Amino acid sequence: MQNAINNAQAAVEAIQSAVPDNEETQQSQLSSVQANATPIRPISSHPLDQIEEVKTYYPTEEEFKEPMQYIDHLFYVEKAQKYGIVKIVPPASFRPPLGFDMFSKQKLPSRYQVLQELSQGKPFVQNQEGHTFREIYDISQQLEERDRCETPEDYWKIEKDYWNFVENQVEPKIEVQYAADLNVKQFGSGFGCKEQVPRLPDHRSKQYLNHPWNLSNICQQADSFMQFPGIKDISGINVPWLYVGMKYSTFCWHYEDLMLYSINYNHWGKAKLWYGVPEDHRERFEKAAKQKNFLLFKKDPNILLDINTMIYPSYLQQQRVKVYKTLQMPGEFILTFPGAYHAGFSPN
Ligand SMILES: O=C(O)CCC(=O)C(=O)O
Repeated sequence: MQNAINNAQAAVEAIQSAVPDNEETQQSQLSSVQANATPIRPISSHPLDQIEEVKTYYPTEEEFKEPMQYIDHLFYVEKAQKYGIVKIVPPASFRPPLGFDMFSKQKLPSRYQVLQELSQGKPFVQNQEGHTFREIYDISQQLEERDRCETPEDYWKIEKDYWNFVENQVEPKIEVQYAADLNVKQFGSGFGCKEQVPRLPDHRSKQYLNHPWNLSNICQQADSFMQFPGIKDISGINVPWLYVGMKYSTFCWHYEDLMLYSINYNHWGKAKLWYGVPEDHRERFEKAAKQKNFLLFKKDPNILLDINTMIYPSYLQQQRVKVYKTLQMPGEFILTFPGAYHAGFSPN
């Protein structure tokens, strides 16, 4: 069987940069997404600074033409699955403007996340009413006041602060929200989607409607097994999910259903910090997770399937679980390989 990218998820991390005041300025600001350089990592003896950087790939224009072939290449030739997750920086010609309407009045349902509870496997409380994009931006701005991320070094300080809140349950209590796992056909896609055409904020977004790396199209290609006759829309599998995060929005440790791949694009805004564990360390990861949370696992042996437990990556490393990490900047893809645990959060 050919490689298939199935859990194609679109990420919009778009709320910490200045939101333009009106729709005209949105057009110019949103079309200037650049793949920023990843901030340089500090050299220190802190265990979080010891985690290795994931491998980044820079496909040429030619290699970038066919996503399935390129991912086959990563798997069979590069053997990139040994990193669990990898970063793909597209060639310079790939600059999709944000096809998502930041001024939309549509409310995005969100989940509440208390940082001090994230290591306790508690289910997230849902905010069914949700927030508009603009409201999410405003909440994030308030959080940013407390703990600013202005220089490249700040990312690594904030990573340590985050794990102090999560792992050591240091006060003050911090509650954030995350509009996550939203079907792009219902809530809109960062690439714009066919259902949204008359409302696309920038006519250039239309150029990307049929692009093979538009995550709505990635499994519409002939060599994806999602092209089996009779396969319908399956949200989060062959219909991407949209994520609108804010500072500290978190996705907890998991690997994809049915051990599928996933692919994630950061459309706009700020960075997202990822941790990944290669599939050949999956069992070691699970053993370490059980050891740390034996009471949680006793109560519910499948606790990790609920995707609401964070585990300190440096603890995993101490238990000889291989962990990689990276900051995904706007304009960059992250590919997760089958069976590779991954987790992360937005530092700003
Ligand atoms: O961005 C997120 O919150 C989840 C991302 C993820 O797990 C994925 O893309 O596989």
